[in-house]
Amino acid sequence: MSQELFDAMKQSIVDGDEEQAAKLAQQALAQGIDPLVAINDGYVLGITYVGEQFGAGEMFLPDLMLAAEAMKAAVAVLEPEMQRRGTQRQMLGKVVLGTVKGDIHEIGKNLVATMLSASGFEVYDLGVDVPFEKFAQKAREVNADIVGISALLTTTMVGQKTVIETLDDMGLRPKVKVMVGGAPVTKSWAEEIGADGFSEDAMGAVTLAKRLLNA
Ligand code: B1M
Repeated sequence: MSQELFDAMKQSIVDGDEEQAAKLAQQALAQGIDPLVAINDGYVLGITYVGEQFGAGEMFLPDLMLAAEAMKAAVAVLEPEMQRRGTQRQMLGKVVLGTVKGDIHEIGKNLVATMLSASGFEVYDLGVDVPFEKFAQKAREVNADIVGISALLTTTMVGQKTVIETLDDMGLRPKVKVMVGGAPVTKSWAEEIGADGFSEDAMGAVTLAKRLLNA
């Protein structure tokens, strides 16, 4: 039964149990569960709980790291199926994506990359802790349509503004659209820094990217 499986997925992240997280992901695939549903209704609840406990001083950095590794192990199992389910074959546009300088959170950004690429976008993933000017350099190099900037820390989200300023300085705006995201990012922050849009999750990022390019 799915709810039991989702509960076990959540628990595997809380326990930081990589092996169990991957095993449950395989079970979900065998049962024909949509991988994104497994992520959102199972694993994300686990990592959110761990984040809350960490914030409250009830769990510590090693717990956070183990939880993140378990989450990555599960996503690695689910990713090929997420790609396979992407039905769009036509290339919708080029997206340069990364987590901004000073920030090493990658799980959400990787999900956004997977969903964009599964939906027909060509994604240039710059990784994490990406220097501000690298976004613009890559955008120019590949003639990107969109630059996507992820930030998970209130201290690093200001870097999203710097990236937009760098794009401006290099004369790449408004040809290149900018989308921002990450847990602390809000619509009003996106508007304040002059981004073209923000989304709360990976599916929302796909909808937004399509809207920005009228695709
Ligand atoms: Co960090 N961390 N962390 N962490 N961590 C948070 C963000 C925190 C909220 C936890 C807490 O205190 N409750 C807190 C930030 C507080 C703040 O800024 N106000 C925090 C902190 C403090 C820290 C450190 C400073 C801890 C320390 O060292 N003392 C440190 C900073 C390191 C650094 O970056 N310089 C740190 C380190 C880490 C780990 C390395 C241990 C690990 C990351 C491992 C990794 O990524 N490989 C980690 C983790 C796992 C978290 C939490 C628990 C979970 C993040 C996550 O993966 N979520 C997080 C708490 C939380 O967010 N609830 C926390 C799951 C993921 C699917 O969601 O990333 O939000 P998310 O992505 C979503 C959306 O946001 C959106 O779509 C995604 C998919 O749905 N989205 C976009 C994301 N990017 C987008 C881009 C878009 C569009 C949508 O367009 C471009």
